[in-house]
Amino acid sequence: MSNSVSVVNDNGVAIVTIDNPPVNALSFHVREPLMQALVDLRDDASVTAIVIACAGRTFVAGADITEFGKPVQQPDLRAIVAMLETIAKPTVAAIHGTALGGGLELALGCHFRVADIDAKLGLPEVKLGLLPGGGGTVRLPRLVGAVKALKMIVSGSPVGADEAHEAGLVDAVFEGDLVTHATNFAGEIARKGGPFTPVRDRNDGLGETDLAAFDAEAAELAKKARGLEAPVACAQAVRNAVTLPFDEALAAERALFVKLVASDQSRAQRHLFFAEREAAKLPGKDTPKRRITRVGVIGAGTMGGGIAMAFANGGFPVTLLETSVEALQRGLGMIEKNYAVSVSRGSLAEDAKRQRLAQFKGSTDYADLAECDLIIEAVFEDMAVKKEVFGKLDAIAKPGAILATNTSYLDINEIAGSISRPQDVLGLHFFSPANVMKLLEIVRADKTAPDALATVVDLARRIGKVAVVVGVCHGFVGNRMLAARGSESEALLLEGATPSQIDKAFTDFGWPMGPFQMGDLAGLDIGWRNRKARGLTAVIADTLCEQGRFGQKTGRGFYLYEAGARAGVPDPEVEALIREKAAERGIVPRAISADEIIERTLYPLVNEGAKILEEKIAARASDIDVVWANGYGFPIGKGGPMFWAGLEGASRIVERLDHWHQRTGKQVFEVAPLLRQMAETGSWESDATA
Ligand code: 3H9
Repeated sequence: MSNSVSVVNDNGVAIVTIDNPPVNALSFHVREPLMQALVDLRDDASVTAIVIACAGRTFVAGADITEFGKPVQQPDLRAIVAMLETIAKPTVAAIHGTALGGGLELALGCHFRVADIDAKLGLPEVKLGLLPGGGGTVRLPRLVGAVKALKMIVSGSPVGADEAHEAGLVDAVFEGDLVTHATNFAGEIARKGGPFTPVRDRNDGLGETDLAAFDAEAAELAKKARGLEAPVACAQAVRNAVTLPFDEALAAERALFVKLVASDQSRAQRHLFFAEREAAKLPGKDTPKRRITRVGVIGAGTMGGGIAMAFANGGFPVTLLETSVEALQRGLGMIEKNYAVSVSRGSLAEDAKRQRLAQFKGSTDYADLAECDLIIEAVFEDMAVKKEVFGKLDAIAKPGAILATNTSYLDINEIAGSISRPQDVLGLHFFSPANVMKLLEIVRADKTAPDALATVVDLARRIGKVAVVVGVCHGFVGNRMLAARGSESEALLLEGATPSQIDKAFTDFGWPMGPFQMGDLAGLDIGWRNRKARGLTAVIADTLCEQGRFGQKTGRGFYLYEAGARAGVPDPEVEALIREKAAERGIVPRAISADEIIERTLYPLVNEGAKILEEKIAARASDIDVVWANGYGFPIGKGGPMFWAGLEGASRIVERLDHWHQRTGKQVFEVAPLLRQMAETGSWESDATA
């Protein structure tokens, strides 16, 4: 017995309770007493059945991720599961909350699994760049079939209790006191008598697996892996479960796990896991929060509508404000259409759609916002317009209401300074489509009150966003770094690279798309308008816009698009335009390597990140990684730009930036002192010493 594992005997049914807050991870201090308890119960004649349950909010949520990369202390999970499978009396896992990773693998070591109706079960290791290493790839297919197991393991997405029941993973689903139900279930089974077959010896799920269908599914999934090793290894391991004897498949799973856990990709993904949780932490965690019951959104365009949906999806009633009834109807119509698409795709039930739509209240009268506790404006990106909106809010919002702007670039201190309650003003920078994209940059202005900030950080989590608190500067963290990443795009084109060559260097790196594909998708006119507002030019992009080539929406941009096609093809006219503009400037095109493209785009990205850290616009290097992995598609297997700098070698980045700075004199290559320090000390901490 220990604090982490306790046992009670209820009329012959031993209830083993794991208690390791917050998520009952299988740390060494759990595994050791758990193993001991199971050995004792196996040999205890007064015990007829064993239930494994958990205290607190969840069943075991997995191995203890903080132990990865350190020497394994025995007993490991595999030993515990192997031991469980030698027990002749019935063993039952009682699952509430989430049985994830090693947690589900522990449950798969039991003869039976029963679950609370709201429980979720899954093997999410792939999201950490791993595969299940405690036998999950070999046991799960034996219950649910190879193709279902493949989908669950490669996606890492958990399934609900009912689906798990239907698939054969769970033997019974209960509502109410789960431990009592599980104890009765175990007692009943013990009375009926065995023998009880461990999952390793069951074959109900595997049956006659159609390997051709399996391979076709695996090939589809591998295509989406985009250079990530873990999904491919997951598929291989599940295939082994079908084609190899149990012990051989288990050994192969172990070998793959050992390889992955030591890989840079898994280190990067584990870094992001903890970085996301760290980013949501504010100093002074006991700061009181304001009560938010109704949210107001001003502007029912793409952005405002998406923001409103994000809150409605999170269960908040939303007042949506527009300037005219027509604009309001258009916005609400778009929202309804978006939900209808989700229903037709099967990701939303008709009932849920109705409930969500019922959350919306449309209005064209600012006075209706007086009942809102948080009001977010998503109007035209123009300081005068924003100030006018905030002036109106100042007049009608209730005292203590949080007033947020969704600006992507504008100075929030200036907006806050224009009204009588700057302490209530902050930025909520959503990414489009706001109901889908996970990232939320929360912008703290100079006078933002700590409780207003703490409230929105908490709220972000409640609506399923990954929040990062940033300071005020032009473009905040994400868009400011994006500008640095793109600052050499035109120069690279003029010097001889083509849009598709640059985009390919990006997709080979692991980005979902390159900068020109991205520009065409987002609409080239957006950047054009921004440049014009700031008196900036970009000769190629501006010329394309002058020709009405705005990207996908006009069928032509940097690429040509067949009607309705999402993928563009290179356009000889664009290449001719680039050559013409280069010739006008006396530039003789030369061959540009993929390495040079990366050096002139991603090294400045890292450099700008270092400047942002120096200026304390971001609190931690890992916050920047969270922004880039969740909002801009930075490959998760590289951990975000600041983590990747370590993998790439900060000294190499410094050396090449110095080279380009010497050659061009451009400010974007001027190495940030913090980056130089990182090259010397290996740390982004500003007070790190060698
Ligand atoms: C695995 O199992 C490998 C095996 O196949 C093989 C073994 C041989 N370990 O997310 P939250 C911490 S791999 C250590 O904010 P929620 C987390 O950092 C694992 N710590 O709560 C945070 O700490 P802090 C497979 C963990 O309610 C605190 O717990 N399993 C672990 O929003 C609260 O977390 C997974 O990948 C862990 N496994 O969500 C599941 N999990 O307070 C990973 C959490 O100091 N976990 N912490 O910031 C999750 O998905 C979510 O935490 C969960 C709860 C859904 C469970």
